[in-house]
Amino acid sequence: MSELTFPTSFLWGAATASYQIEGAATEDGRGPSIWDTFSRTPGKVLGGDTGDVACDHYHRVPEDLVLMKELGLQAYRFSIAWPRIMPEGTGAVNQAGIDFYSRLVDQLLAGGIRPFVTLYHWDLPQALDDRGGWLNRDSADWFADYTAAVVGALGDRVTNWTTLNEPWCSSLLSYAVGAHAPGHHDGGEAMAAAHHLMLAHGRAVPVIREHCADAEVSITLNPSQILAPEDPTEADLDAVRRADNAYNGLFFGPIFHAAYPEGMLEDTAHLTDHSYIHDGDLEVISAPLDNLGVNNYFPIRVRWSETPTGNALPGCEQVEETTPRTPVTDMGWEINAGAHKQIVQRSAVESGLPVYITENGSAWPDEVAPDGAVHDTSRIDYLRSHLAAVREAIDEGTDVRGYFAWSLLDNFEWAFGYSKRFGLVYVDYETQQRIVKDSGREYAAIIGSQH
Ligand code: GCO
Repeated sequence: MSELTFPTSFLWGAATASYQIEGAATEDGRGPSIWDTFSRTPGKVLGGDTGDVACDHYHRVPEDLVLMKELGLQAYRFSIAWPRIMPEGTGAVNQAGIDFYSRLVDQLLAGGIRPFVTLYHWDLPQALDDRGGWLNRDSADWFADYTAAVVGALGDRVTNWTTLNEPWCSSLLSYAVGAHAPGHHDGGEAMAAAHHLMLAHGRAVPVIREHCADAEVSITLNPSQILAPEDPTEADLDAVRRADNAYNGLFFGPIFHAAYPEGMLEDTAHLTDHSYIHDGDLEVISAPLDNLGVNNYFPIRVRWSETPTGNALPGCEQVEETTPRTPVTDMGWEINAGAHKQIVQRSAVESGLPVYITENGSAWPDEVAPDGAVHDTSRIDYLRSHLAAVREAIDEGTDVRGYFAWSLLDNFEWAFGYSKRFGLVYVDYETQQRIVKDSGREYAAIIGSQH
């Protein structure tokens, strides 16, 4: 097989997320989320951008489905906006919210596109943050009830369910680093939020299986290959261990090994007494899954610092994240397909599960050329090199089941607002015109060449 010919069962998709593309932020009963609050807080999102309109996908599903077919997608990964389903986070279900996703699922199935549904991609109802959000242990119950409402409504047609997208971002990036909603700066809170997110995941797994007989249940993590400096000292190697715990082991451990990784609790004892860990939690968190979603874009390079570096990740106070090696993308992320392969292989080993690449892609300063096209050659290079790396992983024995390009559309890139473009399809946010980029056509050609 050529480097870009994959097993016939390999699934080709693209991914999005509710707050990043839907818009219609106050329509049909949707309640506010923490990202509606965060994006309205001055200084939190570049340019003061919000998800109020985004790609207006809420009103443009038919045309976006045509784009999915044009790309030859076999699957589409999207997330459900919790605030559309339960505007207050718990209690009453908003039928208009259920109906929107039910129509989307029906239209996907009618188009021969398999829906991969993520239950939580960061848009927590603000009403729940008002009750402590992921710092409140009750969040596991709130999420289980929300899961029952969604899977109860869609489980007759949706098989592929993902509980959480990147709990690392929902906990450490949001409660320790503060770059994402709700924007706290407390490592101890971040550890508790991570635990409660994993507890919510574990509680939701049996709920999904109860409401969807043939469910394939998953979680999507965003692990990163942690790279040591050349000729690392013992201290550098300890920096790698600490960073690997914070980025990877914090979730691999409880979810797949029913235990926090060695050193993690000790290294963070100055931040929290870990009393949020209750007897039996790790058994709930490590509920058996059917596959693992891996979001990965870049590796992380670290070394030890003799003095505090300002690194907010728990246990990493003297870990310096060093400059990525060029070439980098428009996000400043190192382009390193070999590291992508390594972390995919590691994820499969840690989980013991088949893996889907649920996000991989690159941001570039795309422009519409005079010919009306978007000639994004850098994105094509990134796409091809990373697909080749996935193909190598498969050749070396890793069970990778599919690849979802991030993203179908240019969209709201969280704290970067609309300044970063990841889409296979260009979005003119003034007119909402969509333009399939050259990378979208390349992706369609790669999919079309499979046999
Ligand atoms: C993530 C999120 C996406 C991002 C994408 C680019 O992985 O951070 O799932 O919502 O937009 O990864 O940063």
